[in-house]
Amino acid sequence: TMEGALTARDRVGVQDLVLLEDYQSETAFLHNIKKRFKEKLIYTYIGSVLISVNPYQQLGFYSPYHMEKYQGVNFYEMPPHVYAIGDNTYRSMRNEASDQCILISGESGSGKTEASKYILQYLSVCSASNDNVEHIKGRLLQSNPILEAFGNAKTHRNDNSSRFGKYMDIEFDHKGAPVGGHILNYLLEKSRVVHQASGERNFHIFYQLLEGADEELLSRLMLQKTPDKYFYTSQGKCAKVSSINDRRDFLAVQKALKVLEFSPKNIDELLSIVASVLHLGNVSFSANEEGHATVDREHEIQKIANLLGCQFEQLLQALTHRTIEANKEKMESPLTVEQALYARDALSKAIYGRMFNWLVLKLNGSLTSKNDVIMALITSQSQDRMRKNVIGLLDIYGFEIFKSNSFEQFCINFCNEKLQQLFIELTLKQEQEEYRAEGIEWEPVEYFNNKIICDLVEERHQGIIDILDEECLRPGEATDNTFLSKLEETVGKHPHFITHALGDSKMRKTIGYEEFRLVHYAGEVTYSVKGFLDKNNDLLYRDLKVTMSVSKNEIVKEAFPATELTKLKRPETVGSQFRTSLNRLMDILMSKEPSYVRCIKPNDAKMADRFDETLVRHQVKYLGLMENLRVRRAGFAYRRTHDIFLNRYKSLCPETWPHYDGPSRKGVDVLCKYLDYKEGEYRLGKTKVFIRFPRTLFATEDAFQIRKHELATTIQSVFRGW
Ligand code: AOV
Ligand code: MG
Repeated sequence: TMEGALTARDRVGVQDLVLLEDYQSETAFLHNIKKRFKEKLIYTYIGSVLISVNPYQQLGFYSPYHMEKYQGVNFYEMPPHVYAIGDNTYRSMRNEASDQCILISGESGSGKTEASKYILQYLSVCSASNDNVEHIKGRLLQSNPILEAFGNAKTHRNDNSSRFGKYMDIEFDHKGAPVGGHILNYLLEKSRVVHQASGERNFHIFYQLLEGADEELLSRLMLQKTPDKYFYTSQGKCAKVSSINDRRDFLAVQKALKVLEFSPKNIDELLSIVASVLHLGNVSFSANEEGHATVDREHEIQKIANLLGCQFEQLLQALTHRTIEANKEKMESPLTVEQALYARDALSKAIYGRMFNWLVLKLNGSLTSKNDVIMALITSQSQDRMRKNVIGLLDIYGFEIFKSNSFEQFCINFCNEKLQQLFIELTLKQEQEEYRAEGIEWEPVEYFNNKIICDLVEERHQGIIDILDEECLRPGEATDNTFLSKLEETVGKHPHFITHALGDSKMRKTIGYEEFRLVHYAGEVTYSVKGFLDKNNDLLYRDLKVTMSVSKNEIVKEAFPATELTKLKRPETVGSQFRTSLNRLMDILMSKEPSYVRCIKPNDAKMADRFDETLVRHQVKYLGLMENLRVRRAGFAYRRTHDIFLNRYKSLCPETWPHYDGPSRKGVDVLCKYLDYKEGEYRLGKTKVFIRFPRTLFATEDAFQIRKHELATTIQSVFRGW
């Protein structure tokens, strides 16, 4: 009944926020998603954008039954779901033969990685299949546990926080079957290998190995079971996390490595590297009489040399000396203890970081469609049958603020700025284009455009990244503090930049002498400049590179190619590289048709059923969801193709029931006139009908519910013989 329909709407809110009567009100918006959250309805639409609120509990709607339910149905006929996004994306790709991408954004711990996994699972289930395809599907799915083991870690924000950015293309053939995949990875937070804040962990794989390896493996890797024995796994003092089962996860990783056809030798080498890093962390140095570093327990070096397949003497020497060239003569210059510790950590980071890149390379090799090669040989294949389309899935590290923020947070938050920028440009653009394509006039809506912050960071010559690079070019003279002064000189007047020396007096008191603050789209973050130069340079002494390049461990050898040693050119800085790769990513994404999942974190305690209104309100604000809604509503709240609209509501008008013979646009016209829609309340575009106010649609929907009931009763009556 009409009453029934209304009560349901009262209880669970509207499933598409464009249907909110008071669409200007943030409070109404918030209460709607809160209402739904309380009913465990974590998904809500703004038009075609999906909002997802992290439930922090396992919910029942991810079963095979539900995946089945969402296949091929109309977007709006089922409750909002990531599966609907997945399905819609897949159908669009197939129907329009166009490349798609799904952009998942939201702050750390909001549910991006989980969403991306659900989507991948869905795509794997909904897409066409055969034996060969099952094989590739398995590989696509199994790449996740591997990358998470090596690239995720427990942070204060999230027990399974992604510490790298990931973009994955899934390739489909002309029949819609997945035939391969390709992963692009972005800047791994390498510093975590050597340092973890209290309450945080190193990458999962270290604990998985210690917890999950059997006696034999442990003894071969010369490891003891306990993470507190190792400096690199004990600093955070939280090796055990209740939400994580390292032993089980290690089994999953081992299984996944097999599915992706890593050879036993490769697996062996991979784990040897992980173990060697643990041992490296325990290498300590003392100063001899001359103040030169000497290794305290040389047998540690022996272990590492064994595991990495390099020479003990050479490694020992490289950790305590560096070769310098003076007057064309090579000299061995001893390191101080401080320098040696620096070299040790730099080596650990380099080995781990390069191993991670190797891993992605290897995964890509395993995900490459074998058909490519065969297809290329069979020249008789028509163009159409060769055609491939992709769905790209983007899951990056979310915006984050810690007590202390450094270069890593600066990069991560910059990445989020870029993604927000893309969202702004595309949603505006898309919306405008739809109205234009449909021939409907509209008024543009004002947005906060975060381009100004992106520019502050990345602009040539006067952005933060370039200023940092400039300081990195003055070794010996420049320090983190001269970098800060340069920033003040160059971007000091920028409205989104504040330091102790700049800004109003009240604000200044809250910023330290060695800090700067950026007013990000998602909030203000204070960065400590300590370590910025070092981290941006990311130097590794040449002697250590040489040692690694002759390693007998194939992975290490591949990761430290000898060719790198002969290059004279200065390697690009971390910041510059990151900027380049992000801009390349933006181009990739721009070339595809995007869908969005906007993730929201309901509370900071990682707890179920807790909805912190202030926290959510803040996210709704900075994600630009109100503007998103306003743009969507500026013109028309609701739009459907003529076909779909007519099909659903045709029973409400005698002229269209049970069939309308003419074109559906005309049918919709007849129907709307019969329903007494006023001029200005609706518009007929070329392919879609646009309705301005939700109440118009609600009235029609309610009438339809009553009519459906009537029709059902009539049919029953007929059967009962009345
Ligand atoms: P993130 O990817 O957005 O953070 P995750 O996807 O890792 O966040 O989610 C964090 C945790 O929240 C997960 O480990 C789950 O415990 C829980 N969670 C998220 N989504 C769901 C869901 N749909 N159902 C049940 N539990 C969920 V970061 O990677 O930190 O930015 O860098
Ligand atoms: Mg994540």
